[in-house]
Amino acid sequence: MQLEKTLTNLLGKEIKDATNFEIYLALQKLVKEMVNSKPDIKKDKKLYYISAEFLIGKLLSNNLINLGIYKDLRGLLENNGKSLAEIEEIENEPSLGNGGLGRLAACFLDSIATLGLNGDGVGLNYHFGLFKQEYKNNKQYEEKNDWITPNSWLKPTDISFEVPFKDLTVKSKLYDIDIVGYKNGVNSLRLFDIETIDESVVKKGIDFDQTNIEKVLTLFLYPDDSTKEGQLLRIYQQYFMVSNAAQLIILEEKQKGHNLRKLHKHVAIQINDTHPTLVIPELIRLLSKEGIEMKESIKIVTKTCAYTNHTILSEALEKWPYEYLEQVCPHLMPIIEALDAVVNSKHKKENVQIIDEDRKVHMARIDMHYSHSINGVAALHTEILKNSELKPFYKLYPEKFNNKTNGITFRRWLMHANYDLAQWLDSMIGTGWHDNANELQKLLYFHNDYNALEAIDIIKQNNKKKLITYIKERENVDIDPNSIFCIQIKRMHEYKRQQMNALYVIYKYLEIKNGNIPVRPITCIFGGKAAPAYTTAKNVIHLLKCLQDLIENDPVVSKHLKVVMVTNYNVSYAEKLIPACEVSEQISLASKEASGTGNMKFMLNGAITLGTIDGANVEIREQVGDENIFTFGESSNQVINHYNNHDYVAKHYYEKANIKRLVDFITDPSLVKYGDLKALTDLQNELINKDWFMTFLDLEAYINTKEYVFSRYEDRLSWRKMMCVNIAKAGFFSSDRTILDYNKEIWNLDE
Ligand code: 26V
Repeated sequence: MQLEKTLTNLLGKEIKDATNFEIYLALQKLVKEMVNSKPDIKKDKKLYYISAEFLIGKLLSNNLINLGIYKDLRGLLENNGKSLAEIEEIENEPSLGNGGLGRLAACFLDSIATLGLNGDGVGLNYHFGLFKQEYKNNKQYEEKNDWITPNSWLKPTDISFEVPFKDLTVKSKLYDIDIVGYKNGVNSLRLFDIETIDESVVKKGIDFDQTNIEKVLTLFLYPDDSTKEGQLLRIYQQYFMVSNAAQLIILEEKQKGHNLRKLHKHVAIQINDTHPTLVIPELIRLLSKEGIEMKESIKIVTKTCAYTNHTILSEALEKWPYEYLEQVCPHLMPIIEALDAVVNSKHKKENVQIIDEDRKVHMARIDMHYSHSINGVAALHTEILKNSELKPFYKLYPEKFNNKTNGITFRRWLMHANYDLAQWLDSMIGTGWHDNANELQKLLYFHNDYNALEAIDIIKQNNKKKLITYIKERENVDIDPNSIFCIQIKRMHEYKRQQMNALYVIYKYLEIKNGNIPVRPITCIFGGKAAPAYTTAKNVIHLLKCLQDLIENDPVVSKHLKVVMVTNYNVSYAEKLIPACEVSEQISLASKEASGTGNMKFMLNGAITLGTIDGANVEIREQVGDENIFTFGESSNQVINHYNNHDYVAKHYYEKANIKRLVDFITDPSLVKYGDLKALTDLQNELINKDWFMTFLDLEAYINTKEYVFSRYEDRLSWRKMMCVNIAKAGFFSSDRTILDYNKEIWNLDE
C-alpha cells in the first residue's frame, strides 16, 4: 500500500495510466530517495578498488533488490498490468568493461557494500565504453555504444583535479554511481572523466584520431592498441585514472585529518590487474610533494597497495616502452628509475628487473616489488603463478603470495536473473541463504525428493522458453524447447577454444548427415565479442555464423541441431542465457583460464559443467564431487610440459582421419557458400599450422565426453539430482565469501 502510494505520488498519476518510461523515471527517483536516506558506509579504514573496468550491468532491478523492495514492486506493477522486465529494457547497460575482470569488479562492489565494508571503486567514465557488436555478412563489426543518457545513474560531483601530462594539464571531473549494498549501506563507484571530451570525433564505427588527448581521452575502453597511438592513448588513460585516484585518496585522508605517514593504517588500495599500476609511482610522487621523503613514501605505498593477477597470457602482462611513458608522464620517470634502482641493487637477475634490457617497463613487476600482497584468482591459477609464471617473484617474496578464489554476487545472478528459482528456494529452505550463501546446502535435504527435483527442472524448462522468446525477438531464430541447451558465452579467445566447440558442431552435423540422429535435438548457443584487431577470434565468429546458416537452411539437420551466435553479448544477455542453460561449456586449454566466473553463474543456476580441469572448474569439481560434473582433457601440468618441450604439433593431430575430416569441412563449399573463403581458409591454416592454444589436443576427448553428457541427460532423474547438487554447492562461489577473504587477509578494514 505504502509503495503504491509513493509510486503514484512520484508519477502524478495512476500506475496503470503511466507509460513504461514514466514508471522507469519514477522508480529511479524512488531509488535515489531511498539511497539518500541511507547512511554512507563510514569507518576508519577505507578500500579503494582501482580498476580500468567495472562491468556493472543495468542497475534498476539490482538496486530495487538491494533496497529490499523488488518483490513487492514486481507484484504491484503486475497488478497494474505492467511488467518490470519490460521497464528494465529502457535502461542502457553501462559499457565499462571487456569481460571477466570487469564483471568481477562489479560483483565485488556489490559484496563490499553488502558486507558493510567501507570501499569505493575508482575508474574511468568511458563515453562509448566497449563497442557494440554487429554482424554483416556473418562477420563482426564494431559500432560505438553511446550508453550515457540524461537518465543514466551517473551523478556529477564538484570534485575535479588537475592531471599533469608532458605537454598539457587536463582538468578532471568526477561522476559517482551509488553502490547499494543488499539490506545495508551505500558506497560509490567513482568514475573520472574530462569535460573537454568531443564525442563528434567518432565518425564511423569506432575509428577516430587518437592524438588529440583533450578530446578523446575517455571516449573508449581499451581503444585498439595495435598501433603506437593506441598504446599511447592507453597509457594516457591509465595515468589519468591513477593520478585522479591518488589525488582523491590524499584529499579524503586530509579531510579526515589523517596523517599521511600512516596511510596504510587508513587506506587499502587494490590494483586490479596491471592497468592501475602507475598509482604506485604517482602516490610516491604525491607523498614526496607532501614533504615525505622518497624512501619513506616507498615504504608507505608498499604497505598500502595490493595486486591481483587475472591472467597468465603474456599479451596481457603489460610492458610499456620507456619512451612512451616518458612521452606521457615524464615526471614519473625519476621515480620509476628509483624503484628500478632499488630492485637492481638487491637482485641481479634480469627477469625481475622493472626496466628490462630493451628499455621496457614491466608493470606487473612494479606491482610485485612494491605491493604487500600478490594474489591469483583461483587455487590452480595461484599455484601456476607460484610455480611457473611468477616463480622468480615467489622465490623473492613467498609471504606476499595468496589465493582469492573468485566469486559472483547471488543478488544479480540468482535473485534477479532467476527470480523463479530464488522464490522457490525461499519456499523450500528459507531465506537464510540471502545472507549466508552456504545455506544453499540445505537443498541437499531434497536430493531424493522427486517432487522437489521435478520443480527445479520445471523452472529450468520455463527459463528455456523465456530465452526462446527473447532469442526469437533479437536474432529471429527458432529454438526447440525440447532440445538440450549447451551454452558457451565469454570473450572470444583461442585459449577459451570456442573453435573446439565449433568442431563439435561440425562433427554432429556430419553425423546427422550420415543418418546418426541424436535421441534429442541439441541447441548450441554462443555469445562473445572479439577484440577489433584479433583476426583469428573474428574468424571463429565467422565460422560459427556460417555454421548457423548452413544448419538453419538444411531441413533435415535443423530438426536435430541448432547453432546460435547471439548478437552483442553483454551482462543483460547473460542474465537471460544463464538461467536457461543445461550444459555449461567451460572448455579452456588447461592452465589458461585463470578462474572463470561464468562457470560459477551457470552452476548456481543448475547447469552442469562440461569442462577442462582449469581455473575454478577445479574447485567446482571439489564442491560437487566427480559425479556431478563432466571433465575431460589434459591437465594443466601436461599442457605446461607441452609448451616447455615444444612437443605439441597441430599437424600431427590433424593427420588423424577423425580430426582431418572436421577441420577440412571449415572450407567445404557447402559452408563457404555462407561466408568468406579467405577468412575460413585463414582460420583453417591457423589451426593446422599453429594452433597455439592446442585445440586438437582435447578434441576427441571433448566429443566423446559431450556424447556421454547427452546420454546422461536422458536419465532425467539423475540429471535433476545433479542440478540439485550444483545449486546446493554453489555457496562457496558467493563473492561475499571472496570479499570476506580479501578483507581478512589483505585489507583489514575493520581493524
Ligand atoms: C584482456 C584484453 C582483452 C581485449 C583487449 C585487451 C585486453 C587486455 C587485457 C586483458 C586482460 C584480461 C584479464 C581478464 O579479464 N582476466 C579474467 O579475469 C577473470 C576475473 O578474475 C577470470 O575469471 C578469468 O579467468 C580471466 O580470464
